[in-house]
Amino acid sequence: LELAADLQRALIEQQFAIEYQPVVDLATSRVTAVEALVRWWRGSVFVPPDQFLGPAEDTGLIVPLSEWILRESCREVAAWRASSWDIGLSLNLSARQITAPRFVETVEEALAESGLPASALTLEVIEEMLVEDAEETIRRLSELRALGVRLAIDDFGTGYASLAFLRQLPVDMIKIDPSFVSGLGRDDTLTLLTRTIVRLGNDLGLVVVAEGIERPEQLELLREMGCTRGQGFLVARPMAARGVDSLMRTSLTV
Ligand code: G
Ligand code: G
Ligand code: MN
Ligand code: NA
Repeated sequence: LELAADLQRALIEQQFAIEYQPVVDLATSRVTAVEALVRWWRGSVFVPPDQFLGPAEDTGLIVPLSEWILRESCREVAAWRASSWDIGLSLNLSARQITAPRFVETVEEALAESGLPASALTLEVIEEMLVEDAEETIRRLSELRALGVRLAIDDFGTGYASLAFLRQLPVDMIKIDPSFVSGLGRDDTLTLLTRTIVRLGNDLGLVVVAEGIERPEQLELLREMGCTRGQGFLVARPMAARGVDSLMRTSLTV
């Protein structure tokens, strides 16, 4: 309860910030997109998202918080595109955000206000979001996709029904969970599973992003497997907007 009050105050006092983690084309190391990741500095103390996103979801504060992240990140990415090259923006959605009143309209407004093309925005969802209000969630996400927004399945491979999920929702991208990527080259089963997911995604015509790349060996194997994009500390860490600014001024690649 105390955290809930603090979250409300944090929103009013603008204690939240957005970091951006580059996603690269594995063949060229070119930055193709950035994933927005929310950060909370409670005074001088950093509170990890895993600690406050649950309470924010329970209290409903996730709705105004997510709307702020959406508008702010669309604005920043549109500015980077105007000053350099056409990167995309990936956003993590929350279940409550999707079913909140005016979710579709809010996304449309953020795109219109910022000038970011719908095709430059990817919305990341996880399977658990289809547990409650599945029909309404699918309807709203499909509506946005019809407007040109892209959809991604985040943490792919870890849910109860990853393959069924692909049939329920028209998606453009899968993001392979780090629990698979971590075992690349070290664990035969995880290496084989990663290879199989990459092939599945490619065969379905989806963009396949490997997450949590930390070692050069993982990068090499993913390239050899035909994985199209990658993200992870080895490639680039999440960074403040300033960091993206200088990245966009200096080079296309990381
Ligand atoms: O940033 P890491 O930064 O620690 O993120 C931890 C978790 O928080 C991840 O599961 C990530 O998807 C989630 N997350 C980060 N930013 C956001 C956000 O803006 N909205 C939602 N709903 N989840 C986020
Ligand atoms: O669930 P989602 O994929 O949205 O979570 C993104 C989270 O993963 C963020 O917390 C981000 O900081 C973290 N992350 C990104 N790259 C790496 C990595 O290479 N290793 C680890 N351990 N975490 C990473
Ligand atoms: Mn994500
Ligand atoms: Na993920």
